[in-house]
Amino acid sequence: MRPNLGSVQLAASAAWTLSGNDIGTMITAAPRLYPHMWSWDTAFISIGLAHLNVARAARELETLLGAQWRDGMIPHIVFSEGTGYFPGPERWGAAELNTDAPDSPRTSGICQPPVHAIALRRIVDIARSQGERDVAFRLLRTAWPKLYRWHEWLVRHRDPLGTGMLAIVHGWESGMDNSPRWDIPYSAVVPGPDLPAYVRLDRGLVAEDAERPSDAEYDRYLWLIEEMRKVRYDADAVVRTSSFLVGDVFVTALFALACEVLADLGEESGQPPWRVRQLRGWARRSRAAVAAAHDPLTGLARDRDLRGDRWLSTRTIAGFAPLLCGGLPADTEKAMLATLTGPEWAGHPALFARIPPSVSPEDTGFRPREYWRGPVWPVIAWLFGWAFEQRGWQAEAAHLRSECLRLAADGSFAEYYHPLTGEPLGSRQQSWTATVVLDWLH
Ligand code: 2M8
Repeated sequence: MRPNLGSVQLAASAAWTLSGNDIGTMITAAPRLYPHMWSWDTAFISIGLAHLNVARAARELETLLGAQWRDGMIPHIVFSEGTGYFPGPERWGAAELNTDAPDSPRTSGICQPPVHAIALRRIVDIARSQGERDVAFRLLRTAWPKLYRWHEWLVRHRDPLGTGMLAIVHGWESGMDNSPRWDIPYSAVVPGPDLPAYVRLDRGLVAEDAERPSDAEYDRYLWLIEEMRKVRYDADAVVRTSSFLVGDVFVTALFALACEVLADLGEESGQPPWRVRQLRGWARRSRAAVAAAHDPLTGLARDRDLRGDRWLSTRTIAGFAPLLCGGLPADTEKAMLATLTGPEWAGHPALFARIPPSVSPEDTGFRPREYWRGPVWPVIAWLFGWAFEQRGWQAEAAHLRSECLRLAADGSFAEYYHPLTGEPLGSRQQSWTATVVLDWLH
């Protein structure tokens, strides 16, 4: 039978999970599958930590920001001394090839979704509510300028059309690695004969191979790294040469949201008004780009394949991106929210819990055990819930929260769950699942 922990036990167990993943220098994303620090995982991890110890939360975020590249990029992985993950720092060779990358700690050469300002907002609020004003003040002073530079980097290097739609150069940058969103653009990524041999280390750390991407998918992931190595991770050359270049509507919506959040924090903490204005301008432009990606046929927002010069209408959870940042006409937005909660998505009658899965069970591409091709990801639900609260949709946010807590009550803190049975999948004791549960419980 599925365990069903009460909230006190669940909170204790989440805290225990985080301390188990604490290796002294960082909290790893998961014990065995992910023995390093991932950029957006750490943003979420620091939110959960703040409920336990705000100073520790601040330190975690600062550790990530300490690995920021000199040009402003926050790398997608900050490597620990731990081994057991591929591709590791040697395969990336970022510090060897690019003088903007730090020598220590070692990092990867790409980035991940910009959710860090949201984490800063949460930690600052939690710190203030606990009377830890000094921690909030110090963290804002150190983190704000770094996050501003990170956002500036994205605008400078990842808005190739100047429309506000941010581009990614690898599916890993989306955080939704093998989502069907990327099937078309990945079909144009053809690994060359000079792809160096490699051994995957992720297989065997999950119950079934199908819970992870296929070998053909991995070849493409690794080939893109080879392409980037050839141009020494030069940010603009990567955008010019990568055979994968996609305007990511979900990343763009998160960016619009995060720019507003960072602007608010900047106003509160006396940052230069021109920078605050600039952030609001970036938010406006990216919000407009997200709204312009809305497809009246599917009712969802689309990604844009910038290499193939076409819209990507694959229907996934990312299509609801406009609900995160706003910008659609009121009736269009209302219809989108109704779709999200309706029978094709969170309201599907066969679901274990009423949480939108990564792909609709109605879709022919729905694979309920396959990573980003169908399972439910609590962390994505948290993002929608948080955005809904900001937007004043309290009932929808509360509903997501209670359904997610029901799903997570088994105490596995799985990386993702089977949407129809609630079975835990992928890694167990995944830090970001534990941490969003902690946040929901407070
Ligand atoms: C997954 O991605 C990594 C590569 O970055 C992997 O599969 O090896 C994704 O779910 C990503 O969103 C997440 O940040 C990372 C660590 O949890 O794992």
